[in-house]
Amino acid sequence: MRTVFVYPSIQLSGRYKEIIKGVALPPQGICQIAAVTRELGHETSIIDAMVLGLSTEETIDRVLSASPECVGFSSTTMQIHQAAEIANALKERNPEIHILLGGPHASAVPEETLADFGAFDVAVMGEGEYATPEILAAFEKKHDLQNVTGIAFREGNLVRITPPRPFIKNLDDLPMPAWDLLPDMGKFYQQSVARIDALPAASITTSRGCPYRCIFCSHSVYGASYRFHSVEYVQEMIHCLVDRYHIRSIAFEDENFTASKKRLREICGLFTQSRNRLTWTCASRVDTLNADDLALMKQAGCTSISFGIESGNQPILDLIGKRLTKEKIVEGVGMTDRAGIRARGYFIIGHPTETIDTINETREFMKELDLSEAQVSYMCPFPGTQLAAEAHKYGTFDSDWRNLNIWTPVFIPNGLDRDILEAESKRMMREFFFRPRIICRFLRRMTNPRYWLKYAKDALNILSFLVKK
Ligand code: B12
Repeated sequence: MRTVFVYPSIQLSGRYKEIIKGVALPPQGICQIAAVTRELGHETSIIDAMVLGLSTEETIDRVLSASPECVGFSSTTMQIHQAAEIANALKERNPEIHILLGGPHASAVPEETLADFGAFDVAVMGEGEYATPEILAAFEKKHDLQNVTGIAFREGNLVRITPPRPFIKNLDDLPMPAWDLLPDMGKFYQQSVARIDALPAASITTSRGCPYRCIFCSHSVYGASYRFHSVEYVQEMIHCLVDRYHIRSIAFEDENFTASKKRLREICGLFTQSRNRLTWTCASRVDTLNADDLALMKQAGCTSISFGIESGNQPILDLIGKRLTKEKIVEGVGMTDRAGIRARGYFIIGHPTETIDTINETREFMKELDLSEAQVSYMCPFPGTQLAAEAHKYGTFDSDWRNLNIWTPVFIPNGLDRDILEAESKRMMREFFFRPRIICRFLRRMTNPRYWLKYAKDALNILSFLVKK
């Protein structure tokens, strides 16, 4: 069946627009599913409207020019209205097209999504690699969808939900992601200078899920499961990226890349033995690393690790289910810095029970840590999270899907207001970045002429953003 997978743009307005444009990562979910459908003989293509910056009309035209029989949208909550608008237009112009939806939003709120947006025929909850071919087969043979597990579909005016689908047991059974169906990986998907150290770079995911349970995090796709690709599969991914796209650095986008120590050490071995001398970055919990592992990672080419630190107030860390102490954070960040790896800290402002005092505590904590970079975003209760169910207990919350994002305050804790959150978030960023130590680190990294153009572009982008703020 001729199938087009679409990754819709985020329709942003306002001051964050330029910065967000700089975040370009391949849509991993549809790359994996497209590889499976193609292998099964379905004519498959991908339209990444996000990275190409396509408007709604341009996306619709591109989809229609592929004459699809089925269109599959991948969407987070931030993209859902855009996905629905495109889906509506497609159905209007050709009611015969079957329209599928998958990703974190459909997985969290399948029933409400199908009820709100009439153009989606089926929503897949959870992993799509094995569900999609079954759905395509049902469409092709005009079979009933009720035997496909893990989906929501329409029956007359009703939405029916089928029993959950078990998680894929062995991720290595999946073919290599269909990166070749995307616009040129080595050209279009280059993240900001903060995250990569050698160009061209590739962003990949090598594990699924996270064993921890933070209340603001969405577990709708992977539930409590944590599974990973073997070292051999990761090695094949890297070979493929180096051979086809001449990739020189890798950004591992896994939620918690270092959760399996054994695998981490073996992956470090791969990089250390490789003749390509690649650099790489990843995200980790701050309490799962020790000095020996960090030394191995450094030797293997790891240049930065991103840590979700979230707050400098211990009762808040406990309330949000972070299961971290401030002492552990200081120790982990310090060890990373001493190992010669840049530690990047992610913080959230506007937690439940947040006050001016806890905000001040977080700001001082940010500056106390040996971080090279920091990012502050607003707390956002996304659908399906524990926080979304409890947010009204702790403050006011505009739960309209259209407004949910982490760049503007949508959840306002009791006792605070939007202006305070905005002013304090600016102050955090300003006080963190405008320090000689941090500026010197940035300048030192800019000395390699090979990357001057990209560095200059990114620096200008960030500077103009900070000045505007
Ligand atoms: C890497 C990552 C990013 C990257 C890149 C995302 C990308 N291009 O893929 C960056 C940094 C850009 C990013 C940004 C954001 N992210 Co993010 N991100 C992740 C992370 C850590 C891993 C995603 C990943 O690669 N997974 C591996 C692939 C294989 O899985 P997958 O994409 O889910 O796809 C599977 C299924 O969803 C399904 N599926 C997906 N698409 C389709 C399509 C069809 C047709 C079908 C049938 C099935 C299907 O099948 C796939 C394969 O099994 C997840 C955490 C998580 N638990 O998923 C958060 C996560 C997806 N992000 C999240 C959020 C909120 C954001 C932001 C909105 C945050 C913000 N700034 O406001 C932005 C906006 C991004 C956007 N595109 O809208 C939330 C989404 C919650 C929600 N309800 O929307 C998650 C779940 C984090 C969390 N735990 O809360 N993110």
